[in-house]
Amino acid sequence: MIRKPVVLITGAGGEIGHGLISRLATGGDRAVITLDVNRLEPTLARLVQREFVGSILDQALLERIMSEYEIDAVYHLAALLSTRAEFTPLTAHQVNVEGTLGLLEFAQREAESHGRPVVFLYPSSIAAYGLPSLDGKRRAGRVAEDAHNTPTTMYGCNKLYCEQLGRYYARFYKQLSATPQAGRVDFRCVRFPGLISAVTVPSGGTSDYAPEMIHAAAKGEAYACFVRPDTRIPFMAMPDGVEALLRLAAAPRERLTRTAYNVAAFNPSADEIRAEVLRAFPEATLTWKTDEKRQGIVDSWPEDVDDSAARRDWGFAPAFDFARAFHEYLIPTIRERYAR
Ligand code: AKB
Repeated sequence: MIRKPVVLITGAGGEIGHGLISRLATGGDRAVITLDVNRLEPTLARLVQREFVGSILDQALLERIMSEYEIDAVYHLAALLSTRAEFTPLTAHQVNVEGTLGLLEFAQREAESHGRPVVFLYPSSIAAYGLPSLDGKRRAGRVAEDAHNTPTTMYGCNKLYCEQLGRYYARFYKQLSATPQAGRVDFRCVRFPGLISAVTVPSGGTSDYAPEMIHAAAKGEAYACFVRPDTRIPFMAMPDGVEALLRLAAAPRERLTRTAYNVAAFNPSADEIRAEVLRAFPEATLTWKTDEKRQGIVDSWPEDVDDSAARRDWGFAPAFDFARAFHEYLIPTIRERYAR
């Protein structure tokens, strides 16, 4: 039996998956198959060759996918985000770590079976950092990939460890075996800031205050922001996040000097976000109600990241700064979404 060559997206129904499916389905040279615990929205399902509904932890399901498809690239997006993971840390570990390890092993075996490397795209996060204090955060400024790798959340620990697992598969897998085994999984990781999409609302994250504020205002709902006005972390418009994954996937392997790369776009304070939202929706009721515990998580994340390696190695260059993200992407698209 001939297996069909495809790209696999896990967690495809999530925020990044939405944009990625459309881009890969329209511009890619490989058909897309997806794996998600929930069914895809019909508009997305139409774009993919096959939709598997189930858990990334279901070994039998992964075996079935392997028996039917020849997979050249995996976009492993499935994860439990930082706020949700703090309530169920063991489940978070299972999904975020054991799930990722299972997918890495799956990619290794796919590569062994068809004889080509499998490009494995992994979204990590600014949650992989842990700044010691608010003062330390302000002093640290733009943080490089290898600094402050002391996360305080389960999700952050999971992401940081999986970055290392990916590096292990890419560079050192079974390093004592007689024949070389490493490199069959071509692991490439983008360490994302908070992502803001105009077409989906996140759930379970701690950077959610920014997208929640914008979507609530557009819907005419009051919103109480759960962090202080002076809170500052990096954000990025979703189209730039999707573009970053695609660009890193397409980069010549020999140009990559790292397996995990920071990417940055803009880093407004919560108050600056509120002001921009109010300019677009002057009637909106946006207040402050700090949740000290979630605030503590956001305060441990850097206020900016150094993405010079991504710019140098694979030409990362976001299209949207803060003003463009609002005026040319978020506000017009969100207005249209809720006007329907
Ligand atoms: C979260 O808040 O958990 C995510 C992230 C920053 O990775 N959005």
